Amino acid sequence: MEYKHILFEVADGVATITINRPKALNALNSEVIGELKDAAARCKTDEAIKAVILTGAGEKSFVAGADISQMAELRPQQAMEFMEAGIETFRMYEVLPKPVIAAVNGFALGGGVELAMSCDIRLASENARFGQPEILIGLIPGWGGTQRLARLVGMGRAKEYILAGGQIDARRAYEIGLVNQVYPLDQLLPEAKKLAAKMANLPGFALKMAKHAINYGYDLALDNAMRLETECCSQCFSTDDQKEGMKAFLEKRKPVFKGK
Ligand code: CO8
Repeated sequence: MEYKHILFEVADGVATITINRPKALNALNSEVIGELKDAAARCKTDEAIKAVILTGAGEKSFVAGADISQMAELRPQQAMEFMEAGIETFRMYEVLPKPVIAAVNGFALGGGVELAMSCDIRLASENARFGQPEILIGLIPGWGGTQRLARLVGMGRAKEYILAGGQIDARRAYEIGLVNQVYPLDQLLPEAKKLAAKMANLPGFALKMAKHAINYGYDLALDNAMRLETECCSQCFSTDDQKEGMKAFLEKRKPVFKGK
């Protein structure tokens, strides 16, 4: 697929996907969602890609939400289709068997924070601002915000942000655990690339298992979740990388992982 609204680059095992509609503050219309979906499938199947970064073009916005001009006249059925396309696409990043980092370079509002919350790790620039302002335009979050925000920051705070539609800055987002780290804007992408490169060189199967156990264990009863962890962990013992990692430790040398 040729991309009109996103940039897709792969270097050193890391795919960087840049949402590129800076004039609309990188708002997500159905075309962008379609391209993001295609890019997620590419990231999943391309074995050269070991980690993924999602970011926005420009210095002002990661993603300022779903495209309001496209949504304004939708009927409920059409809205449902737009919602389902977003939900499916965001979930592809959430369960991608490789780490996904959101590099949040400015506004992450509505669908923007929902996309970031579907990533494994959120790094933010100091100028980033977060919020679920849907209520201000007569809506509620429709791409996972009511669920993922509550899971990340607790129900009380999620209700505060969703019911009042306010924004918080990067520092506050860090304090409440919505973002993992905050950097000056010019250091955000280099730091995201550094972290992605580090993970790209770690044993890929173990990364996949770790993500699987966290994603699918989170909503299970603890005993069932522990069983899932046991299955995922035991499968790592079938890989060359586990053998190499432990052998290298015992021989006091650096491991050479093959990704198998
Ligand atoms: N959709 C469409 N265009 C947008 C959006 C958006 N979400 N956000 C900004 N833009 C456009 C503006 O219209 C403007 O375009 P133009 O220059 O042609 O007038 C351009 O981007 C620049 O924006 P502003 O002039 O408004 O820039 P400011 O710096 O003054 O303000 C803000 C920046 C605060 C980010 C402001 O643009 C804003 O409030 N944007 C809307 C934020 C918002 O409400 N987001 C949530 C949208 S709803 C949502 O995401 C629900 C997701 C899932 C539901 C699916 C249901 C079907």
